[in-house]
Amino acid sequence: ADERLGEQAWVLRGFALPHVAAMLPALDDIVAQAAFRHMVTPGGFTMSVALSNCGDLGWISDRRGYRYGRHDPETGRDWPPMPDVFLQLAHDAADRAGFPDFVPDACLINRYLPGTRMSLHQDRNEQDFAWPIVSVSLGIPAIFQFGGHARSDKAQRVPLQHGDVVVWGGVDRLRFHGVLPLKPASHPVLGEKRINITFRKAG
Ligand code: MD3
Ligand code: FE
Repeated sequence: ADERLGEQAWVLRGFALPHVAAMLPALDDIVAQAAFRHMVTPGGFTMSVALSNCGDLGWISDRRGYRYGRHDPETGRDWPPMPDVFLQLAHDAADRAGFPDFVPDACLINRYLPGTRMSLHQDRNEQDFAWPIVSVSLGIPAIFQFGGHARSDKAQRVPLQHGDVVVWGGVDRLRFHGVLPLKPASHPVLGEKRINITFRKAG
């Protein structure tokens, strides 16, 4: 049961569920090499979300700005490789939403604990906005805010559950979006956290 959020934005309920068992050990492997950390925004605020990356390019924020980079600034090493199960899932979800041939080169992993939020923003650090972004939600639920093209446009609230995949592209690619503060809850497998994995073609 796919849900349409916009002209070219879809929620694929439970689409990741068949892949979760293979994804969790791959995720542990990634964060053993590139630990979750809280980055600082160009404005000097520390993000409440903790993040890591895998793939050729990783998303980074510091006092100098937001950008993609080939190396983990904490260790100077390459980001861990993108696992095949991640690549396959991102490709198949994009295909189902009408974006064939999607091969991401960047995978941003966000960790939310109760109280963590992400304020309304646009994702504009990627080179080519023709490619979609694929997002996979794991763990405790969150309320996603799906806004318009201006920050002040009224946002729809979309609850996202463990295993849900969202694909955004085309005319919906630059919409403002965010996540409301996470309510305390516990997931049987992941415990008291939410993990969101976004796949992008950044370079
Ligand atoms: C809508 N993450 O990492 S994913 C982000 O749940 C981010 O962690 C949120 O926003 C999270 O940048 C939401 C869903 C998402 C990702 C990209 C989008 C929604 C989007 C780009 C355009 C419009
Ligand atoms: Fe975003």
